[in-house]
Amino acid sequence: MKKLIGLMALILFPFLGSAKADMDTLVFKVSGNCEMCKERIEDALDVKGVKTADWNQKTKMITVVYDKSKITEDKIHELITKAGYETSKKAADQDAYKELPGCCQYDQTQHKPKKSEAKP
Ligand SMILES: [Cu+2]
Repeated sequence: MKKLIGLMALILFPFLGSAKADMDTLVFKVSGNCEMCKERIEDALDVKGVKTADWNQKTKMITVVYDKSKITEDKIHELITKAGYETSKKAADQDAYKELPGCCQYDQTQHKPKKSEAKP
């Protein structure tokens, strides 16, 4: 019986130990203008699963180090767009964009703001 328990522990152990972090790095473009934008973009990613987020004002590129087992790439893009910023993948949330100070309302060049969907 002892042998059996030992064997079971051996089989189960890899699963118990699988809560390990699965780190990955993303680099993509986020539109923005200034230091305030940088703070807002990086603050938006101050969530569980994101280890570091660093946006470069000159190149407009963000480097995100995150744990794949805790947060998805899509969610990361979504968090940024909800703060009013567009990413290389996703258009900005227009309500959040309008809330930005005038000087921070960058040109939305990566995605054209959605036109009315009324006309088919
Ligand atoms: Cu700004």
